[in-house]
Amino acid sequence: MTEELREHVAEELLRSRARSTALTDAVDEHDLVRQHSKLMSPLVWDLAHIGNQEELWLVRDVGGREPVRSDIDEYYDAFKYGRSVRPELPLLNPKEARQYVGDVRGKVFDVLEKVPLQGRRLVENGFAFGMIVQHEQQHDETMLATHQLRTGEPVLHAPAPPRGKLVPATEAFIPGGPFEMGTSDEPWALDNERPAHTVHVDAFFIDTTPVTNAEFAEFVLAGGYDDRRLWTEAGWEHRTTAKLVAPRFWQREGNSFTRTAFGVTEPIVPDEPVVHVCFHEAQAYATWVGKRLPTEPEWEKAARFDPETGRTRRYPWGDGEPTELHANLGQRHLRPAPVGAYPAGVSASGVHQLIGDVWEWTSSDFHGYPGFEAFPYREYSEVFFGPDYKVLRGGSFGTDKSAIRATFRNWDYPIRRQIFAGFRCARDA
Ligand code: AVJ
Ligand code: FE
Repeated sequence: MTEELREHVAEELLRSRARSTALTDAVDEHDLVRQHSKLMSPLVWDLAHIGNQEELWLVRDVGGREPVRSDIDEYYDAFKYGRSVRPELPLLNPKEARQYVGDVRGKVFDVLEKVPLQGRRLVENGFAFGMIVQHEQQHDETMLATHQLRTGEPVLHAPAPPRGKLVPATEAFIPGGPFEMGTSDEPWALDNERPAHTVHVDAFFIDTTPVTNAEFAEFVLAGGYDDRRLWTEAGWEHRTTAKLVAPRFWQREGNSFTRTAFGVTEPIVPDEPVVHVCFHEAQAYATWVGKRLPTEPEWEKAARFDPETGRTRRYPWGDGEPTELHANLGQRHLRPAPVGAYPAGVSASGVHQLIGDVWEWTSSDFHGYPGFEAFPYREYSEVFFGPDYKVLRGGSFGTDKSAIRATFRNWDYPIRRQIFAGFRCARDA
């Protein structure tokens, strides 16, 4: 491992910790320990869990060091106790949690300086460090969702995203044929993104932008939530028992809508991608406009395939890392950007905003690719494979650039709405 790589790891560790600190310093002790929703952990749990994962993998495993705390692992094991019961566990209090993550981090910087980083797959290219950076950033997005569910005065502030621009074509044509999906050489790609493999996709059209608030409001006003024909059986069942009438965090006043985000209520912004809809709402909308959701391979082909060369790119815009000109990532703006706001981020096929803004529901279940191998632990991905989860792609305004790639796969239950998820539509050619 070169000095340059060690320095990169150190910077990424500092960047993720700055975000965790900002998200937990923004509220008082009571808000840190209380449960803002049954769907979420107390913020202080996420913080200590971040430190505990870091200690398990980097201090104990990679570093071969003594535990920082050997008595708390079980309370921060996400599989042992579910989110709803975490407030009742004997958790570290905010002061102890801050001390703990700081102590762990101190040892990790020492490990990073001294450990020989070769000869073990876990440390090749700094993978274990990259996995822990991504883990912290993933929990920072989870903590942002907890902030969104919290009630009270606004505590998070961010500048507005760039303005929208006209996107002349509403759909892009993606030619049929094979393309290379997934990756075998992206150093910090997680196990479910591997290996690279050839997939055949029939020709299709995909929307050049995500579905906007204005478009989704039309669906609500046209009675889309009451039209049984638009919903699948599971979707209708859920819409009925959960009494869905509009996206989460929307309020209806006559024929117009407001939405509340991070403690601020305002009229919905027409050309912003809709967010906080579940898979079933996305599916019903797509049916209403005579389209469907893209499959996961379709989404990735629209994002990565260059029809001119037949080559698969790292990102929609090419092989270079995301910058502020390419995508709305990293909690820089606490909302999706209006459609057309990132012309520099467009894919070779002319599709906008695939990375950032809102996670996009696909119609695909979460499965391993052919040749999948769990690494370094089954509980990251493999235990979630099957028909219960739908795949989401692209990341949101709450996702950090280190935790998103055009190959990155997220998953959740089709009824979940607290995540920063929207969608775009597709259709057969
Ligand atoms: C990939 C976002 C579904 O938050 O459940 C965090 C990431 N895994 N800790 C999640 C994760 C373990 C995971 N998602
Ligand atoms: Fe975790």
